[in-house]
Amino acid sequence: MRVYSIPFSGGSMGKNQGCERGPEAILSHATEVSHLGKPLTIQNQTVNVFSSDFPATQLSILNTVQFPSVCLGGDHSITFSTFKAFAQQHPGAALVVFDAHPDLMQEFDVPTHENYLRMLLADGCLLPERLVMVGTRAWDPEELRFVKEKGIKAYNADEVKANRDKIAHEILHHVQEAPLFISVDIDVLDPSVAPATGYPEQGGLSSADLLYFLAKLCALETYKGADIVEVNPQLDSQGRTATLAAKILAELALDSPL
Ligand SMILES: [Mn+2]
Repeated sequence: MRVYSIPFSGGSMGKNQGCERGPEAILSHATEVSHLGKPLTIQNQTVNVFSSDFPATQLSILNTVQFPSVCLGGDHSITFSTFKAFAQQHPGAALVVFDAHPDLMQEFDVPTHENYLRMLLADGCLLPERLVMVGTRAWDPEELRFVKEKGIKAYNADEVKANRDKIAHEILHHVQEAPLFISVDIDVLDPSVAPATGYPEQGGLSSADLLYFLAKLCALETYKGADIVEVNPQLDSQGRTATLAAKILAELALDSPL
């Protein structure tokens, strides 16, 4: 499968410095995991990024990334560009985001890992009805108001724990027609299993729950792209979080001809 490394942490506002080294850490564990009994075969390409130049980095991602593929961040601001590239190649795309945080703070000048999702909606390449959020648990009142106003589907982590099968069924039904992009912020997981990230939030999904959702979504013919973000090797003393991220990468595996 085709994998793009996007070593950019400039959108983390200094709060997840080190996540630019996430791609190499995740890929270093990719030999330990398999998908459907087969080892992962990865063609990796690193996207040029410019640490404090957001527009140049966005343009570089837009001009480089081709789908089907999986992108490795970096902080969550990269999803502004990875999803936008995806939507340019697959109009009417749907986005399922696994993240503790809504990332819907009111627009600033540039996409950051606190507002990129709001900016994708403002951009128009993502429609509110094509967005599903899973595992949320750290809402700002403004973000809650916005989600209600737009009628965006969001499943909090505690709902996922209580009604996993029913929610998976609802999500599949909701996105089944549209080209599907999946964004995994590693902090959707509980810090007990994925501690190495800038904004850990207690009460997260188990790895089993996340892998269950990914298996269902990735079985859809419409699934064509994904990213994994916010893994910070500097906080990962035993490499546990990167190992789990490699397992997630295997679940997201796309067999794409080059
Ligand atoms: Mn997050």
